[in-house]
Amino acid sequence: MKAITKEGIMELGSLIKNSAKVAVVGHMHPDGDALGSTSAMCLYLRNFCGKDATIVLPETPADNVSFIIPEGLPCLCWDKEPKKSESRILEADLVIQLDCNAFHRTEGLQCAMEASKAKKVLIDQHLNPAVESFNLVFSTPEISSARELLYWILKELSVKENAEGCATSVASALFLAEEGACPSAIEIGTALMAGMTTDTNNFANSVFPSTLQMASELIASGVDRDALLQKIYNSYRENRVRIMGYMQYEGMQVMENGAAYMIITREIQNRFDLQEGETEGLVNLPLTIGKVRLSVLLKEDGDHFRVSVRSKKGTSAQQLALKYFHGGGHENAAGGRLFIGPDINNADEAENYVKNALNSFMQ
Ligand SMILES: [Mn+2]
Repeated sequence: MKAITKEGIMELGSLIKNSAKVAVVGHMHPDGDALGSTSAMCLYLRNFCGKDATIVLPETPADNVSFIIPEGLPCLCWDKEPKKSESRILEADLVIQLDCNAFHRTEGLQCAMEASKAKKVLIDQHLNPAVESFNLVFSTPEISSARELLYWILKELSVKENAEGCATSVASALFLAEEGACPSAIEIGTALMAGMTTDTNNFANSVFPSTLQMASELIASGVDRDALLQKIYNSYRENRVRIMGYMQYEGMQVMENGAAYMIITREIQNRFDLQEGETEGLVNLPLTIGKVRLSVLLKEDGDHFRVSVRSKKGTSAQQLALKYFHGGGHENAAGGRLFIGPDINNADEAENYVKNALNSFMQ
């Protein structure tokens, strides 16, 4: 894999070795990938390298994915404990940022990230990483997710045994152990598998040969995928199932040009008492219609709408997000925002804005 070089692994090994206090940072609205990758990294640093490592997130994770962070693993959330979260980043001698390509994606933590004198490492799969902000970067879009990139890094780190100070290597504990993997290695594997499953929409999107290889190795090493599937897909509140039905029946608009859009207004969110993360996956559903090539989901959030875009091969979700929604992402899965004030006068104008954007974009 291009992103992982011998030199990079050597350098990461020595950065870890020479650090004591580590902050492991993820992005706003932390999803399965952010939580799976930060948890796995933090577990590795604590249990295999003996470091004082803590996860630091800009926002408390939604209920439906919060289980990915194992109980007892230290995690600071800026929205609940801003001072402590910032101090942790400022006092750390090593900061590892996962699943987001630049400081601004950590929102409330951005100032602390900029001010921190710590050595900084980026492990991320998004396009255009802000390489100048970091001492060491592992980045490639040719991979399913940050936690998959982390998995291959952890294996390399361990196999090459250059992260001295690690009592046992992850690779030998998780993959090479003849008597089965040790519990702390399985914990890392479980966090990685949870992130992998949610982020690929249960292996429907962004699946590379290496993704399935990783999944296969994790299952072989003793990660209980069935238990994870129960937690991820069979533990919703009734409201989640009802709003998904409502949006498909009443909320989805399918245009002649092959685009579809849905708008979850504040009013709808209140009516269904919607919680963060409960419309996860909704944006993918219009793409199951044969003639739909592009799907856009808007969700009202204070002074803006959060925008998710998904597309089929040959239509660029990324270009739409870039051109009309101050965003970006991957070719077929992207996101952005529509601001009330700068972009539209009030929330009611969102629908017209989206329709116009889709009409010009789909020509
Ligand atoms: Mn993510």
